Amino acid sequence: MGTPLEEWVEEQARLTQPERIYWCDGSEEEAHRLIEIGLKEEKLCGRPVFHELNQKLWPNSYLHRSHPTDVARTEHLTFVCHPDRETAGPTNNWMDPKEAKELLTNLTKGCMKGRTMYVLPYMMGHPNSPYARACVQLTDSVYVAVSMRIMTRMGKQALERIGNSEDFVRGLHSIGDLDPNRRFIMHFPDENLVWSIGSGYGGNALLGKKCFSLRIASWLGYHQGWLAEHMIIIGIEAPEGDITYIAAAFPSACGKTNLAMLESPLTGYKVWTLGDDIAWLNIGHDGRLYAINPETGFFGVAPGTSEKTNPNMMRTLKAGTFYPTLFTNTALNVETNEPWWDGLTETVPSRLLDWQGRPWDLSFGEKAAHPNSRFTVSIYQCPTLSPEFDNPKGVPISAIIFGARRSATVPLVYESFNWQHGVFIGASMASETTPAAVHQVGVLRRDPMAMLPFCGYNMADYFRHWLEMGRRMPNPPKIFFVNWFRKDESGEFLWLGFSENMRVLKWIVERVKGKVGSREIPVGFVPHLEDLDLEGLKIPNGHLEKLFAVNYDEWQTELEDIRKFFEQFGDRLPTELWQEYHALKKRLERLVRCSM
Ligand code: OXD
Ligand code: MN
Repeated sequence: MGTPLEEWVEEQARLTQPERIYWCDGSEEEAHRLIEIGLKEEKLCGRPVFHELNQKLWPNSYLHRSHPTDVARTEHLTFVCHPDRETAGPTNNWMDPKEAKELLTNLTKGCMKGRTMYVLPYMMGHPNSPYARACVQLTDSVYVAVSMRIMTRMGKQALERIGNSEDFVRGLHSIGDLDPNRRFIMHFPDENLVWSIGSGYGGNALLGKKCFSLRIASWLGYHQGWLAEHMIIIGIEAPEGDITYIAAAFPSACGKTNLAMLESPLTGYKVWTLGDDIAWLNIGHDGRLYAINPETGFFGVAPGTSEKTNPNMMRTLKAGTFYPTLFTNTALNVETNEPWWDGLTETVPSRLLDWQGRPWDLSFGEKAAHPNSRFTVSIYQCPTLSPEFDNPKGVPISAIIFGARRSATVPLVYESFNWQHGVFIGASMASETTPAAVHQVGVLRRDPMAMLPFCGYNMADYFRHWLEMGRRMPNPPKIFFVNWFRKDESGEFLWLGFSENMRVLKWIVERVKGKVGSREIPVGFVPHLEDLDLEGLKIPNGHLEKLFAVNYDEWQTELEDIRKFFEQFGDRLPTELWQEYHALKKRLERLVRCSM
């Protein structure tokens, strides 16, 4: 008899029938070996899994091209298999667990024939952290194995932690035959099990990320009194030297990574990076909210990343340590053997291969790099990494920011009146969709707390849990909303965005410290314009007013959409959210009466 882990691995091997089983130890030597396998042995769509990039300019970097149908998260193929549909709620795909397992067992039988099964033991969170979890993923993709080694703490420590116990999160992954009709990402929250077949894409295949650290972990957090959130974590150092920690939730591909690594244009201010995607939030002994980032890497969107928009990411990508850096579905500059994507350089290189490896020119009608092309890189290469990153306790959060991509309606920044109102703001938020998932891009959809695709249970219960968390904290973080993306009548952005967002962060920090006042408008508190530090900026006349304008008709449409969204939860939706909804409606009506 082996350990429960060994037995589980054997059982999965009997089902999937790999040619060999390889237990990863997370060592540096192994990292080289896996890259070699991807360069020379393992193939995808008939070509090696990795292509070695220009090692002088991009040390230890490799390009990976995926199957052309496998380029983003597939929300329509993602299921949360609770015993009953209501627990999954109206915003999740649900399948009866027994039925789901039958379906998956059929798809999985013999799927690793002729392949290697990599056994990846890893920790989400620092091994010394009381909040960390031990996990094991099985996969037949060397790309996934290398990526998981970047994104998690892999190896011995996880195995030691698991020992003889049953207490580990299980992930079974196979790329199968990459047929989108046989692709499923299934979660079994009551068994701490994720089962994913038919995709090698990060969000579908790196099971420690969205699948465990958000969907399953949000369910654990619901029962155990903590939160698993789609949030960056940053520390903002003020000229006096003190650091304010902030967690911020934005939907996928809305600039989280850029914000997490922002280089401040304001003298004396510095942003420290702790995470760009996931935060686990626990209430500490002192009643404050503490955040850890369970990951150790960035899986970021490449297009738009450049020396101008995110110089710290460019430094991270080129740092070249013993962690490899992977580029997925970017274009390739044939002359220099470098990765390329829109925005990286001012001029388009003259000879490019597109993301599928085809010679590309401007007449193609499609971008050379896929709009959701990505990099996977270790957070330890980040020059702005906070010294607190490995602190097992995490960092105390003073402000939570929700943000979205809204070309109209929503002000640049506003603060909630209190925690309950902040939960309403998060629960009712909407954003224009991006290429991070397979769906129509640019469509407005409700995406509460940026967790719509990631909440592993009924969102009505999730909102109640948020309200409850606030009640348990004597001094909860202040809650803000930001929108960098508002446009004017001609479709031009009203705000500069990128590093200039520091000016908004500065106001938020000063609000937290009680240093500046605010002005009340129907949706919340906004800055007195003179409190926004705009020194050195040339903002066209009227833009600031437009950035903070509240348009009654636009908000009527907004309210109507929120009502429809909330109604699908029926009686399960906490009454507090309806109270906030009606209070907002009243405040808006008062606004029209006053202006008449
Ligand atoms: C991601 C996403 O990859 O949110 O982080 O899709
Ligand atoms: Mn994300």
